[in-house]
Amino acid sequence: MELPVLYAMRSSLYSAKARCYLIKQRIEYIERPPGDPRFPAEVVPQIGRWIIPVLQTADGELIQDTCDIIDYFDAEMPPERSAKPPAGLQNIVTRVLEMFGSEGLMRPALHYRWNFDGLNMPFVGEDFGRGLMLAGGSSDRLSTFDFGPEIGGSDDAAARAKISQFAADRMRALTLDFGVNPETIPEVERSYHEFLALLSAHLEMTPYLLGGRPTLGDFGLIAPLYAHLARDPEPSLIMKRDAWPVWRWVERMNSPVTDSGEYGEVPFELFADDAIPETLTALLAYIGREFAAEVAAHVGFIDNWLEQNDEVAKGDVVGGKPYKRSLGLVTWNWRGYEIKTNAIPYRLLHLQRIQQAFYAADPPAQDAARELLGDAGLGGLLELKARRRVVRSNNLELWGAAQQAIIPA
Ligand SMILES: N[C@@H](CCC(=O)N[C@@H](CS)C(=O)NCC(=O)O)C(=O)O
Repeated sequence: MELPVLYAMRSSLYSAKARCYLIKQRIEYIERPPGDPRFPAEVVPQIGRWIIPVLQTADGELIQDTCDIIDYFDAEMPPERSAKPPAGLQNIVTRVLEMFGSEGLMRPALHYRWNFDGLNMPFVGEDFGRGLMLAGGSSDRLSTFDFGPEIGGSDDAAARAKISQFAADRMRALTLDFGVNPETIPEVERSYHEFLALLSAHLEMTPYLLGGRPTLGDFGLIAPLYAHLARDPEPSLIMKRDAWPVWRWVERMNSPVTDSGEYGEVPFELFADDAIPETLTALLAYIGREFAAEVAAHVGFIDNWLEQNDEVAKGDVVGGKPYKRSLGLVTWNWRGYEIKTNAIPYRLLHLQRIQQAFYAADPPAQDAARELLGDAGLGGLLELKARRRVVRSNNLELWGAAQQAIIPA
């Protein structure tokens, strides 16, 4: 039997979400960087865009998207190992944390990677180069990007530096579109320190977000907290200095064993009675302050875009082209600053995931979720909807069925 292959990079944000799931679930796999010639030759043409991570299953099927990769393996997990808690409050909360981790920490992740060149760039540049061009790689078609430049030349190091620079320029340009600019930077830093303090306080008492084993929320949060915020040199120092429990959690998330000795004997179980501890409630309140307005603005913007573009039909690729993930810039108020950030229909999939967990819960758990998330300012996550669903098919995001919109007041 072939092993699954994860096409991923150490320096990539979403790669860690899939990789840590495989590691924690002790699924044997092979990791290949996208510089491997099989990625442009076999993977990109089938997936329809350059994107990582991509999982090639033991049967040769390709799966892009970290939610789908986790769902694929988790469907076979016994309940006591699953990353999804049983229907109820924890199952809703872990998806809120998954969404916030996957989409809500882009500002600190991008800031701490791209605005500290002196310490970061020697490392990040090397990482990009090594991941995008293998040692001894061919020099006549060095770019693994379908849309990238042809980079020729005979010197591997120079060619690697060029492809690394090309990729870095693309990513660096994103910082502005995610709301990091000279005016907001001090607040990005304050906000990140607030987050680290709250997550540290929670992890003082538990090795994983919901107890003795990781769930979807842990895998969502490891996305920004691994490559960018724990591994890049500058933010790595911040995390080690100011948030030791978070640093240890990052190590733990990358270990195939429970790795929670400092907590004593912790059973491999979630908190009893579907409980959410106060330290997690405090973290949810932070997520409310940081992210609720962004989600509401997204739903409003996307709904309005669908109203303006009523020729859009079920089955159309969102954004029109597989690689175009944003519908434009949405203006919203973040911590007192008016910022413009990418409006990304993909995020509606996360909302749908949260709402699905909400509908699956029994009425007392639904009441508890309404109260907990409502108090955190996150009640909108349980109900907001644009006038069309987003679905995934063939590893792309497509517009789904029309529905009754519920947009923010
Ligand atoms: N929703 C996707 C996001 C994947 C993603 O954005 N990957 C980044 C790297 S971390 C990427 O491939 N970017 C390439 C590009 O935008 O050109 C997932 O969860 O897998």
